[in-house]
Amino acid sequence: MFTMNQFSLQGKIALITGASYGIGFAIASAYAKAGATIVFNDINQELVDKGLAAYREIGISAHGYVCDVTDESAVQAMVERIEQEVGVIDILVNNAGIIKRIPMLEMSAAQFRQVIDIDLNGPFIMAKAVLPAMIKQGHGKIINICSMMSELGRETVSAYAAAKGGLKMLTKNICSEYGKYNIQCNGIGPGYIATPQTAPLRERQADGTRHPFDQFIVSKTPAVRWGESDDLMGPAVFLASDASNFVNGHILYVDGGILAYIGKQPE
Ligand code: NAP
Ligand code: GCO
Repeated sequence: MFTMNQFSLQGKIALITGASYGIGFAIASAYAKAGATIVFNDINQELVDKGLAAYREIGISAHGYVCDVTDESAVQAMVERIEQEVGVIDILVNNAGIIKRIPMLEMSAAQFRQVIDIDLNGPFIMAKAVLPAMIKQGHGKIINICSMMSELGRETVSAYAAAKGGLKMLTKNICSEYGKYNIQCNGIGPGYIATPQTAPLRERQADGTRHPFDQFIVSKTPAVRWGESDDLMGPAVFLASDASNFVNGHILYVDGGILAYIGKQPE
């Protein structure tokens, strides 16, 4: 029998990676509103402290940990600490990520590997660390933050597109391998969202006009605007809640319609 309680995260413990600010912070805030206990990590103590203060400012007493998602032993140790200090993780959001906008022929292999390491190896390492306890407790939710670039390419983002395309398939594989334990692994594919990561694409030009890419994205988006982190809150709560227990291996694009739209004929 359906009730709205199926959207509640009451009593759940959610770990959101890289969530001192940006999309991760918004998703964590929504989870807190839905009743979850919030745990997050970030790359250094300064960011974790900044995040803790920001959560406190909106009435959330979050648990913050310094951990690089690419460091497998550090991730294992962090998850063990969380299980001792907070409890077993019910919901993992693989949000931490970077992008390098460099033409492929100018990108070094080391730069390519760094993006793959954080955006694809990191989610693999994080999922491996939380899955055993999810299997033991008989339920779990893993949500991977994918991208438009899980489906489309564009100039200068070869490493990021390769990583996010891989993350889409890692999502489907975790679904395939662990669905039998009542674990659902889905992705969220944000469109173009106004966060620090996309700030360079929205910078005002010297003459005060909007960045050409800003104008391009708005013209490519049926919603005729950039997304805000808040646009991701509802979809993220849905995928973390019991309301999505039969949704598995799905990438939910929250993009204002970009992926559905070929674009307007030039005037
Ligand atoms: P953001 O503003 O750059 O925030 C990313 C967060 O992840 C930062 O706190 C960052 O810390 C942290 N991080 C980076 N490397 C890490 C590591 N190795 N271990 C732990 N934390 C790490 O990005 P965002 O715009 O909020 O995006 C969040 C996620 O959504 C990313 O996966 C991104 O690819 C994805 N996404 C973004 C958009 C968009 O339009 N903004 C659209 C689609 C998908 P630092 O500050 O030290 O880097
Ligand atoms: C870019 C942007 C995009 C967004 C996002 C789109 O340079 O094209 O940064 O990659 O971050 O991933 O979904």
